[in-house]
Amino acid sequence: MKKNISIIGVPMHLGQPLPGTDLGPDAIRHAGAVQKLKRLQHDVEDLGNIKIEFVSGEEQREENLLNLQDIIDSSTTLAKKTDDVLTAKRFPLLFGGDHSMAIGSLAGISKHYENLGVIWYDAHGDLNDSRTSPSGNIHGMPLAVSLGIGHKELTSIHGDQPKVKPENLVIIGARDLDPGEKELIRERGIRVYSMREVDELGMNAVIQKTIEYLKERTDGIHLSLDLDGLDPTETPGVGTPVYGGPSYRETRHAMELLHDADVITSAEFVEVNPLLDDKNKTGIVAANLISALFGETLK
Ligand code: 5AB
Ligand code: MN
Ligand code: MN
Ligand code: MN
Repeated sequence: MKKNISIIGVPMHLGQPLPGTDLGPDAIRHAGAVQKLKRLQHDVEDLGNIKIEFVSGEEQREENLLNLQDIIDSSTTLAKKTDDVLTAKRFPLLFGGDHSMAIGSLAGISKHYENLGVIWYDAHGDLNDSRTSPSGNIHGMPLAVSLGIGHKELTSIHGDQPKVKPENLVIIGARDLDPGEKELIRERGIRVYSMREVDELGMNAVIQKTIEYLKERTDGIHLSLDLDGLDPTETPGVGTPVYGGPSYRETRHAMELLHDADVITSAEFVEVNPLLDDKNKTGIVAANLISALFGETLK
């Protein structure tokens, strides 16, 4: 199926303290992502990068939340942008940028669905709030915020309502969950295929089950793929690497299955940090996963 794709670069870095994720969107472009999509005959427009305002110019911490005010501002801008792309009946494809960007992307996207499904492919749950977070870094909180948990000014971006329902969410690849996140997962009955399940079932079955589960309860599915979801031997350019993750090969297969099922309605590839990378390996993996998601085949 040919898609009308609008690429939004999100040079977000405010959600964590390390420099470099602001260069992530361009690293994915330099790896050829846009050309690959065009070669697959999709209608592709690259809207460039949104502006991330870093008003204070230095780290601000309030109530264990790093850079709160600037994140509220840029998330508001991004929510409007993703909302506009869907209003224009185009597919929002976001290049990141640290994962705090998902607060804005999901806020804008969810407006277009009654029951937005989310696949969160990540080593982490990103389900902390200021009380449970060991770091105060908001890139560890976007999924909680989207469920309506956390600072009021974050949860009310682009509308007061929760953006995602816990039963419409599937987390894949988790292997580093904080105690508060585990508790929330249990409390809300969130479906998690941790690395334990990926090892036991295999990625093929995990993705098939995910599709089956979300297809019957949602009217659109957003893929949020954190490059640290993969094992850092293949994607070293991430700020919070965790060993024991799925390979590029398994992840690519996951993208191929999602493509074949034609269920993904928006997507983001996040946490690419070229300053921590080795010859743009992580950007290249991101670009290859994107082409597989949009139909590139191996033969
Ligand atoms: B990422 C940690 N759970 O909250 C925290 O990369 C790590 O978007 C968060 O998944 C990692 O600081 C956030 C320890
Ligand atoms: Mn992560
Ligand atoms: Mn993440
Ligand atoms: Mn990370």
